[in-house]
Amino acid sequence: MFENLTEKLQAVFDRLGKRGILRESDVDQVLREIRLALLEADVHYKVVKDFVRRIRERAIGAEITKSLSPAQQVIKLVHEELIQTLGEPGRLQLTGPGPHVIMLVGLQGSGKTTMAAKLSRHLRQSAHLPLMVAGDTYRPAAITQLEVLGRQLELPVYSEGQHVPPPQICTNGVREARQRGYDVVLLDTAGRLQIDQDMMDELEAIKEAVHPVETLLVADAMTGQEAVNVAAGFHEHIGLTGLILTKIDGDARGGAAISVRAVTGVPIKFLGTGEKTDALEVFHPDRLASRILGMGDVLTLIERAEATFDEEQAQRLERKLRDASFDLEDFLEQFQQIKQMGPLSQILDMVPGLGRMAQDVSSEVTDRQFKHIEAIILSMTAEERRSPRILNSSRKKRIARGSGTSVEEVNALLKQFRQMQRMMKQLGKGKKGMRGMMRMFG
Ligand SMILES: Nc1nc2c(ncn2[C@@H]2O[C@H](COP(=O)(O)OP(=O)(O)OP(=O)(O)O)[C@@H](O)[C@H]2O)c(=O)[nH]1
Ligand SMILES: [Mg+2]
Repeated sequence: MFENLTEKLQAVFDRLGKRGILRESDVDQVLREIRLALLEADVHYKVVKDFVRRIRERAIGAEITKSLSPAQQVIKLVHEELIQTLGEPGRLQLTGPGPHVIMLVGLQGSGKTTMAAKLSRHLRQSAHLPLMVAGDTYRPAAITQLEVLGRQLELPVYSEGQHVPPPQICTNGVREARQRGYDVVLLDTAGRLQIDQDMMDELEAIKEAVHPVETLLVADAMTGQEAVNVAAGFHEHIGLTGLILTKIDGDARGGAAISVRAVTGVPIKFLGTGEKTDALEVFHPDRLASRILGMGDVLTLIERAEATFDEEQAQRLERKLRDASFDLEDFLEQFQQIKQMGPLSQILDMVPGLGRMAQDVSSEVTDRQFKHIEAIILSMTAEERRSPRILNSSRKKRIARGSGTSVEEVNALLKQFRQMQRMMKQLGKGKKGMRGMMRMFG
């Protein structure tokens, strides 16, 4: 996600990197480029205007620090203002007496039913007892879909078939939860092709019947600005407490994610990053901003690793990421495990310095590149993997031959690996990933 925007912004920063000082005319030039990049990424024009204005004020104001290079100054400002635009971190309001009702609303096919399962799974991991309620009675398959997901995850689903009105089913579902000790109820509701009065009336009736603590709109990020309009429409009609953007994995532009909080005033709480029920991320504006700027997202990476690997492996990865002590041997081992963590292009985006490698290539190409990388490392001797420094040109030739690649590819891999080590060393200096990075900027 965000590949194109990341690439454009990095090109702006790269050009800036060559400058010694930042004049006011340079600032204007850079801001024009940033503005264009954001508009091309389908960010709402008002959000872009405001964003650029804030950066301009700060850039030509008193804030310029002599200790930072122009590129660093601009990256720092863009990073901070991006966080500001993205809003607050996603947190569910699960306070007060239970059961807490979370109502999922949204247009047809936006991912509500899938999200009910993802959230239930997520809540169970943090020691909650969720109950899913099948409140979509319009499509016969909708109930079965939720029940199948429930069975897969071994999580309970409450349903009453298709012939009871949804507000009644939801009321009964909450009663069932109370009687049987479930503390969170997730209501899956019906979607329509577009916002219509019948749909809003029904959602309103459900709201009145069960008083949800959270009314979350599930919106398809791939629809871009349309997702923003849909969010504004729902918020106006029934009042939302949060947004969930799904299919972030398929959205290369990312404009919806960047604009929706600023346009609607409703905070983003989660991101859906794939079809599987573990493809869920809690929304962290700082991490997303880092990812958009191509700085990686070590914290999310570590969390995914924790969910995929066992405790000991995760700690080892964290240690190695932080002190940058890992060599190509670890790199290979991690590679093979990382494959379990999700699509490779997503993972690469989170590794500082590697995001660029994943840019502009389809995940298929990335997968092929990964096979090459694996083959290259496998063609090295153990000694070479531990100290890549010893790789001279005859060794590289042998490795290229052995892996069916070229010396250029071997060199490219080594360069990426060195860059990654360098970035990680910088990140490792701070207590928490990005904070270390920001400290580096001053
Ligand atoms: N790539 C990707 N696909 C997703 C994501 N979330 C859901 N999907 C897919 O989108 C399709 C629709 O998802 P559903 O959960 O059935 O959507 P819904 O909002 O319940 O749809 P209706 O009940 O018809 O209104 C399914 O094929 C899901 O697998 C996501 O984050 N990424
Ligand atoms: Mg559904």
